[in-house]
Amino acid sequence: MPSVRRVSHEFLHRQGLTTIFGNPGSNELPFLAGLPEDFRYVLGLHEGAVVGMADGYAQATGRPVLVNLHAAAGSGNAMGALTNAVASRSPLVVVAGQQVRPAVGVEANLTNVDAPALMKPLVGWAAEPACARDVPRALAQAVFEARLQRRPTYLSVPYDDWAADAGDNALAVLDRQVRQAGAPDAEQARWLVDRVTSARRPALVLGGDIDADGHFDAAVRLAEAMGCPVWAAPSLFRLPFPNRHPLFRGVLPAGIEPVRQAVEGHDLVLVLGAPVFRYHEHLPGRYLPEGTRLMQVTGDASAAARAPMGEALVADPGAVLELLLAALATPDVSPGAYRPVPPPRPAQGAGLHPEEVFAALRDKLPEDTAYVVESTSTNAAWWRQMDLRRPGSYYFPAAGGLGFGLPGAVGVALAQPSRPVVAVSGDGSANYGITALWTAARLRLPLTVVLLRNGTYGALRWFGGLLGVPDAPGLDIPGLDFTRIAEGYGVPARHASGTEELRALLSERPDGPRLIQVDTALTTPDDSR
Ligand code: TZD
Ligand code: CA
Repeated sequence: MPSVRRVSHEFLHRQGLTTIFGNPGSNELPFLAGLPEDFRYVLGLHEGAVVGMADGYAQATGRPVLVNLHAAAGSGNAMGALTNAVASRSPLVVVAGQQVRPAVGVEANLTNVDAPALMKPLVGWAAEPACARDVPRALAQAVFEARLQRRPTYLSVPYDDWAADAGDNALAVLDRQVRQAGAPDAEQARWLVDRVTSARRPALVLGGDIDADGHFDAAVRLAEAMGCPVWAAPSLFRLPFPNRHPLFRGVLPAGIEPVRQAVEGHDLVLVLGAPVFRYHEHLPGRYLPEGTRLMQVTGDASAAARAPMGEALVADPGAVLELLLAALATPDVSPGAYRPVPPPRPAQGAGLHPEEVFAALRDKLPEDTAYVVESTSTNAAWWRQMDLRRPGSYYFPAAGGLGFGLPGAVGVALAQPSRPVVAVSGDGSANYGITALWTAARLRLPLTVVLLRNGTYGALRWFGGLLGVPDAPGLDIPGLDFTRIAEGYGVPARHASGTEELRALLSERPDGPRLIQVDTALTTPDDSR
């Protein structure tokens, strides 16, 4: 009989999990012994970066991805990054090493004490198999749970298990396939179509899942067939709709009262592929205006169960899009022209206005560029200047956990080698995932990092004002030179001192990674500055 390791490698190979994002320790080495030739191990230098890279890769491929982390210390380092992967519903399969079975009880050094409990409640499923022979089956469960739940899973494996005999029944796992269907039945479909067609003034709210699942173009067709305004759901992490489309109204503000105000006058709010809602700023009020009905369609059963209002249908939003499109007549009026971009605001004082930077990106980079954005005070400036018309154009840390940006961009670049990938990072955010630069350099990924240096945690300054805390310490971060940091990790870097220089640099197309640092003026995440 083959070893647990052989069966496990073969299972991962058959399921297509041959790219491993990892950072190993001694407990993990036996799993990595004799990896088949077609496996690729992507080394990250910190577990937060490892998970961020895997998250970007999982989002851009839409498939489960294997992550290999060290026991408690390594897994603990990954926790912040996992919050994003949970919110983006990324199916990460985290396999961590455990001390050998006889040493766990005495808590020998590098024991992961109660390993599954460490990762809960973040992961959707966590286990340490009760015996070595259960490892291949448990690994399969970790993969299938991640895919079915669309949530990271965690498997802790004592390292002496890998060499053990897999036992008589082990090979049965190799042929397993687990599939899922999510179309509404006929009665649910009728009910839903009736709700939508009987609405006088419907509105659509689209979540990140629409882009993640490849329904960006179908969403445009649906909005045009309904002839109704479209918002992106609050706390957006993927762009589900072209942001200058005439029907697009922007990202819904992430507060209860502003959401109520935004949807005022609509009798139906149809939410596809999003939680209801991921609020952020606590701006209390009534959830919905008088006379507004909310319908949520999501594949995420938990998101349906925890919503505070409205009706919900747990179904595949893609299937629902198709059935609504089939039920609605083709529109006879065109939605009109795409909205033009306003001229970028000029900076007052030192540094460029972030709008000038984003205008340069828009003008100088190819239309199909995928942007991984982690710059928090520049949110309004971003949406004012960008014109994103392609699926998969925009990624943002889904739970607001910084450290996704640079690693996430590495993951997206690995997943989509033919697409230009740009990380847009603040000078604060970059530090949480900075080690991803090394991986980009080693793999010679054609990745551009645009580093906006305003010397401060800009968004927190704005939040300080909102919360009545104008004098919080620890918000300024002077003295960081990312050109030197990047060079140290092996990434060529330039400082652009004005728009012309920035535009000239962006016109170059190096075949490896690069970082462009630019000094920017402080702006606010809302549209006030
Ligand atoms: N740590 C982590 C892991 N995630 C966080 N979200 C924060 C801390 C808190 N935080 C924010 O929510 S925004 C922000 C911090 C520190 C400032 C980011 O600074 P930046 O961007 O330079 O990247 P801006 O444009 O100057 O705000
Ligand atoms: Ca900053």
